Amino acid sequence: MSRPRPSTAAAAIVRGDRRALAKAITAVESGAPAGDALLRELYPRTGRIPIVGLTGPLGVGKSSLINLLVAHLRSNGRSVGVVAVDPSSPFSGGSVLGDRIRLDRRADDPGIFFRSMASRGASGGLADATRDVARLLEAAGFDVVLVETVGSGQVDVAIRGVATTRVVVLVPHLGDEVQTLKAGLFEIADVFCVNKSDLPGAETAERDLAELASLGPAPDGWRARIVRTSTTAPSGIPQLWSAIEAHEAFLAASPAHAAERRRRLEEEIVGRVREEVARRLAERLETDPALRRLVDRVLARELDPRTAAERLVAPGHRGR
Ligand SMILES: Nc1nc2c(ncn2[C@@H]2O[C@H](COP(=O)(O)OP(=O)(O)O)[C@@H](O)[C@H]2O)c(=O)[nH]1
Ligand SMILES: [Mg+2]
Repeated sequence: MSRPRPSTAAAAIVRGDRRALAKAITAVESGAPAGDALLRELYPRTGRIPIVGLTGPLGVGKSSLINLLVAHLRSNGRSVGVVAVDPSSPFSGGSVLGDRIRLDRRADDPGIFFRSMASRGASGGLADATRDVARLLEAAGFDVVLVETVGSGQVDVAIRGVATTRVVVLVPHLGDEVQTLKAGLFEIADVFCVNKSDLPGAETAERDLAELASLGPAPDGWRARIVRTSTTAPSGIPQLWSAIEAHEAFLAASPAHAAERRRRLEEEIVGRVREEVARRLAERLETDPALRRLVDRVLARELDPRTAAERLVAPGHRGR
């Protein structure tokens, strides 16, 4: 199949036009048709770079770590796109508001691109949008994409479907939290980062994690690595990146990984179908007289919701 000629917008993104990229991201975020068209066009250019997700409780230092990882990667000549799915990490368009993270001095470096995602209600929606933005960044030529998400609830679970390597960031004296989060964390983490290792207790935290990690299952043959870092008395950043790269290398050599990629894409397709079918159905329940009658009957307790749902998906149903 010959590919159609790229649209002007897609060509501009691939060429490295940052304004075109920013516009495309906005379109994708808002679910505009222009975003869909671009993603369709650029999809063949994706799926090859590390998409690294950093997740963990608020305040553990994810943004600070990203700042130093970006510096580390830049000094190794690699370009980096950053997506922050965290309203408290106000990255925007290459400069950072607030004084916690100062990246402004690198705002004119074309090898860095920062973007924070507006939360879009549904967590599935946000995960999809994040994945799509990461794809745009890859198509724009970035060597690495870093994604920051707050580690509670649905978004950090969703990061599993987005990132190729997941880093769970913790700090010393998070003992109880680690205990309660344990199962979930070990399911998510490819790398544990014990940040704020300049504070007391980091060694103990690392030891506890190592013990937990050695007990946990390693179904695909990868055991979570544990790295100690500090961003205020900078240390451990090259080691953190090495651990991430080790996981990426493991993926590249792992036969299970190909199956995993396939499974993830299946999940994405099913998710999108679910969303689309649900949207269309909800619309028809309001507008289609036959379907309105069906709902009327459920309302009148003549029919239960489960049976009504079965009739809706049965082939050839007429809503009766
Ligand atoms: N002592 C210490 N403080 C840190 C370290 N890393 C980050 N912080 C501080 O922790 C706070 C939260 O950092 P931030 O990167 O915004 O955390 P995030 O919410 O996980 O993104 C800030 O006040 C940072 O200065 C560290 O390695 N050591
Ligand atoms: Mg942050």
